[in-house]
Amino acid sequence: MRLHVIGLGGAGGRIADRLAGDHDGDPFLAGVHAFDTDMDALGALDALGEERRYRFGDAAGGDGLEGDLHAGRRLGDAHASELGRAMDDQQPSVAEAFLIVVGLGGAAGAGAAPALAAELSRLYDAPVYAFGFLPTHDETEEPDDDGPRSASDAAAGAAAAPGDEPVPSTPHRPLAERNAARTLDALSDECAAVLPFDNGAWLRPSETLGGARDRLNEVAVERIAALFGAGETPEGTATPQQVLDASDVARAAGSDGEIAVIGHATQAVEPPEKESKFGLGLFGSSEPAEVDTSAAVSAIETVIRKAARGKNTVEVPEGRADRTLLVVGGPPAWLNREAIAEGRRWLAEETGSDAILSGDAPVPDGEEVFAVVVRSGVDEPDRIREIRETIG
Ligand SMILES: Nc1nc2c(ncn2[C@@H]2O[C@H](COP(=O)(O)OP(=O)(O)OP(=O)(O)O)[C@@H](O)[C@H]2O)c(=O)[nH]1
Ligand SMILES: [Mg+2]
Repeated sequence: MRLHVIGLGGAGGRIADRLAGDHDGDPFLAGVHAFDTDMDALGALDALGEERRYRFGDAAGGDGLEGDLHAGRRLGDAHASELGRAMDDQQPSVAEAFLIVVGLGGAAGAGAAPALAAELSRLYDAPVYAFGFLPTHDETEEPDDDGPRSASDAAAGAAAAPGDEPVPSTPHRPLAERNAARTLDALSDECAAVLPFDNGAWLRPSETLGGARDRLNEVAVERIAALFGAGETPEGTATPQQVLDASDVARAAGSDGEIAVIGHATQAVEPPEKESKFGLGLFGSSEPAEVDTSAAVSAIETVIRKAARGKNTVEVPEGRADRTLLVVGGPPAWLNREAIAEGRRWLAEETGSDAILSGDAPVPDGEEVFAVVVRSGVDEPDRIREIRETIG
C-alpha cells in the first residue's frame, strides 16, 4: 500500500532515515519525513534528504525536550497544522495509510505524535497508525557515576578501534515509562491502531539500548516494510488470486486504537528460473520451471509457523488475538494455494481468532518466501501492563 511515514523525535527520525536508506524508490514508500525539535538529531540523519527533515518548535531553542512530555504536548498542539503542511511536498493525499513512528518514552516525538495523528485524521480519510518503541527498564534506573549504562557499553567503547563509530550511550530517562503510558493512551485515542515494539525484549543479555539500537531499528524497519510493502507489486506482474491491499490491513488492524503486533519470518528458496530440476534450457523451453510441490508446501508451512510463533514486536499472552492477518509472499511459483489455505486454518487454531484475513505478496524475482502475521485485539502484553501501572 502507499504509506506515508512520519518519524518524530530521535527514534522516529532514525527509523524514517533508515526506511529512506533501505527502501527509497520502493513503491510502498509514498512519503517519508522526520520531524524533531532537536537540530543536532535531525542533522545526524544520513539518507533522508534535507527537504524531508523539519525542525519545529522554536520554543525548544533547537534542542530536544529532555523527557518533558508536557512541553512536547504543548509544542505538538501548537505546531500540528504546521507539521501537516510540512508533509505537502510528498503528496500526503495519495497515501493509503500514515505511519507515525516514535519512541514512546521521549518528549519531542511522543508529545507531538497524538496532535499530529489528530491533524492527519482531520485532513485525510486514510487510517493513521502509530509505531512506538517501548522504553527499557534500564533507561529509568539511576545511572552509575561514570556515564555508560553498563559494563558492556564501556567495554564496547573501549574496544572500538580508532575510526570506529563509538557506541552511543543510553540516555537516562527517568520518566520514560510514565511518558510511554500517557502516550500509549493518547495514541490509542487518536490512531486506528498502535503497533508497539518492545525494545527490552529485543535486547540480548549484556546489550544496552544505545549499543543495540541500530540492530533493533533494522528489525523494526524490516517489519514495517514487510507488512506495508507487501502486495505492492511492480507493474505487469502476474497476480495470484488475492493480493494484499490497504483495506485488508485496515480491517485487521481495526479503527479503535487497539494494539496490534507484528510477527515476521523469511526462508530462502531457490528462484525457479535458475534451478530447474530438469536442466536449464534442455528442452529449449522459455517457460519458467516448476517448483517442486512438496518443497513449496514445506517452505510455506515453516514460514507461517515461524512468523506466528517467533519473536513478535511485543509478546502477546498465549498468542491470542481477535483478528489475525496473514500475508504470505515470495516468488509466485512458491505461493502454493493449498499450503496457504492450510496455514490459515492452523493460524485460526493458534490464535483463537474468528477472523483470519489474508493476502498474497508476489515478489517475481524474490529469493525467499516470507510470512507476516499481524494480531490485533490481543490481551494486554505484560510489558504494556507494567508500563501502564507506572501511572496507576
Ligand atoms: N529502538 C529504538 N529505540 C529508541 C531509539 N532512540 C530512542 N529510543 C527509545 O525511544 C525513547 C524516546 O527517545 P527519543 O526518540 O530520542 O526521544 P525524543 O522524542 O527525541 O524526545 P526528547 O529528546 O526528550 O525531546 C527512548 O526512551 C528509547 O526507549 C532508537 O534509535 N531505536
Ligand atoms: Mg530527542
